[in-house]
Amino acid sequence: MAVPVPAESALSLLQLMLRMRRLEEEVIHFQRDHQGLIRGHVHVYIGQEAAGAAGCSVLRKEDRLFTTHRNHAHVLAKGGDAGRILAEIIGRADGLCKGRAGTFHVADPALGILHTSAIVGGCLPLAAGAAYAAKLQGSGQATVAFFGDGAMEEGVFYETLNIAQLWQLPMIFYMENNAVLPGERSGRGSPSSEHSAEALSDIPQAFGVLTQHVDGTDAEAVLELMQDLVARSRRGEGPFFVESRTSRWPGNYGSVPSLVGGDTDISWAWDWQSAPEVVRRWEELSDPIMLYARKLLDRGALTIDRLVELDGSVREEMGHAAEFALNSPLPDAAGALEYAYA
Ligand SMILES: Cc1ncc(C[n+]2csc(CCOP(=O)(O)OP(=O)(O)O)c2C)c(N)n1
Ligand SMILES: [Mg+2]
Repeated sequence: MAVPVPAESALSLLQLMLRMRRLEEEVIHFQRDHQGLIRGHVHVYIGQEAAGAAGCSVLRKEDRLFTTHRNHAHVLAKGGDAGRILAEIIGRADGLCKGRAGTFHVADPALGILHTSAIVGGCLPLAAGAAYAAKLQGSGQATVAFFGDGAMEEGVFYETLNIAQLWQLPMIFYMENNAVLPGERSGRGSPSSEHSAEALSDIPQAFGVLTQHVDGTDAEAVLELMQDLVARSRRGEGPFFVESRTSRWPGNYGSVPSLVGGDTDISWAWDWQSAPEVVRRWEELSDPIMLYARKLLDRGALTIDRLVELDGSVREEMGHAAEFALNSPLPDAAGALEYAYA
């Protein structure tokens, strides 16, 4: 059980999680309401916000972050500008990568986000490289790589884990297991139908890597764990492995994400029974934002009025960010080869 964080930090954490949720809802609006605006596939981070918000909020600007196809909200949590993230997702000139990266590779090296990649497992060796550099330079930078349970089926995961342990790299492997059923977020974890290991966390332990489990829907539990691991990484310790358990958001089952219960209604924090049936059980047991808001309301660290106001200002921010992105021009075709090298 995590120690409650001071009220002001708790509100900042909740606000960050809400910003992540509302950003991703704008992405789904783009996809749903403007045909062809997002070219190709898109994934969202809805349902995993506690992990990303708490995990990134303990990082400094110079610390390194690597992530996957569910990258948008991680980039926001590490300090990325919402308008420029959305502009990147739709390939516009004002995007963080000048429209060259699109949804799958949104990154911002100035914020320590050197690369993000939709190649499952693709960021792991790059993260190990960054951690190796930090070790050689004695820079005290922490490196965190977020990745999904699916990456543990990839050969590159094993090579990276092995090298990281052999070379004692100051790196955190943060594995987001989003295949967990509601109520199964503690204990040893259930076997994955896609993997021959009995529990995924047996694997890093077999390599001798210090391994922890955390309820990925519990923002304060993630915060407490990551504060410790990041501090140790800065002292040059590592590697560390975290299995963070969440239950898949119902809108993430189809081939494209869909707001199956509509946009998140903040009243579900105190009245989950009013949520549409398709998301009701998930809102009751598994939505990290609702769980945290409910906890803060129960603790007296938050009032309903304050929560509604907070959400209103976040929605306004993301509405402006979406407008900024939509008003940004496409990159100039004549510059298509800029920033490319061979
Ligand atoms: C190397 C590689 N193989 C296959 C894919 C296709 N693919 C995209 S997402 C995905 C599932 C990844 O599962 P997980 O890592 O658990 O992430 P989740 O989508 O559950 O967040 C797959 C197989 C890919 N992008 N890269
Ligand atoms: Mg997964």
